[in-house]
Amino acid sequence: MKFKPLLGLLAATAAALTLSTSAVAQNYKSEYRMSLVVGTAFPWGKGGEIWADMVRERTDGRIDIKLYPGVSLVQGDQTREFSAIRQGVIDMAIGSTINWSPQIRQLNLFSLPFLMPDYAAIDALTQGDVGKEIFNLVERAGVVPLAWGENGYRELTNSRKPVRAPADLAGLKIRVVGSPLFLDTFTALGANPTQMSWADAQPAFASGAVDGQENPMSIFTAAKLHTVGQTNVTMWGYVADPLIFVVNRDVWNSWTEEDREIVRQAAIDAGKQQIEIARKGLIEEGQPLLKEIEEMGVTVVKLTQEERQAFVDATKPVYDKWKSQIGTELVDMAEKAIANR
Ligand code: X2X
Repeated sequence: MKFKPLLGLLAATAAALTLSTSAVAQNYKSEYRMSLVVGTAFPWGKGGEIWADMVRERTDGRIDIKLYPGVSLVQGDQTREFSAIRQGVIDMAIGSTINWSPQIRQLNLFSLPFLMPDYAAIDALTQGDVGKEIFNLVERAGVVPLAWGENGYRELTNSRKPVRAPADLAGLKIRVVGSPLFLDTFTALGANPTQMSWADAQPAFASGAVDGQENPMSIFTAAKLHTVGQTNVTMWGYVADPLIFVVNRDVWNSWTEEDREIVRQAAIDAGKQQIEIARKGLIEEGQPLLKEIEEMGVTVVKLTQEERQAFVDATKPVYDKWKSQIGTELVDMAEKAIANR
């Protein structure tokens, strides 16, 4: 007798739960839009494909993701990508810290010239307390961060001549991405920097409107930049841009707890794979990717320690200026993490 009301309550609760689950399921979209700057021929886009495939498989198709490379959801303007994710024009993305730095100034950290001397230094930041702090900032900016990936060390290329010293850059027109930090860096080096989206940059190389640019070697090869005159590469490793896997907050909240966990774990798994692909040919003995690039008729300059130091010295004022703009505390934390790597 006593149990009857309890049973009734349990039945009602179960019914309510079933109802709310199906209500949630009804809120699922038939397709989720993932923004990327480049497609699956690039390690970056490949990471998007791996993430989407894992999620589709692990959710039995409940979450179906379609890739939108070329930042096509914001008409190719990569500096507007973060705002579009926040507003829900984009459901999810794998984005470069550079492209989101106009909205989150601390993301300029990774663009401080010569902060990260090697891959272990990148890992010391993204996989440590600095990475956690950056994720807090992304979260506070209204977007859900899930995992790290990597675009890579951005090497200098140009159509004119081998560059071994800042003086070699004098007057060269260099395309840079959308953070004023890059304008400061190239101005300090005596070059003539010009800001341009990736979409606009490629025709500008082909027409000779700009002389040079900086991008990871995986971007160089997949975009075949040697065919648009970029026949000189300088391996200076001055900055590297990590990628961040994110989801729009409302989309995230519309998913069940179980599906959120699947999407998060898939981002972490895909991120690890993506980083391996991005580093391929560059971390092995003799850097085989550079040999391949030389075989395309490209001159690859490897700087001596002293030559590299001249670039470090020339950009030191930019580092100091931007250290305070990014936040001295965060940059101190990053410097310590790198020193202790
Ligand atoms: O625009 C670039 O240079 C690229 C493709 O590397 C980024 O999106 C940061």
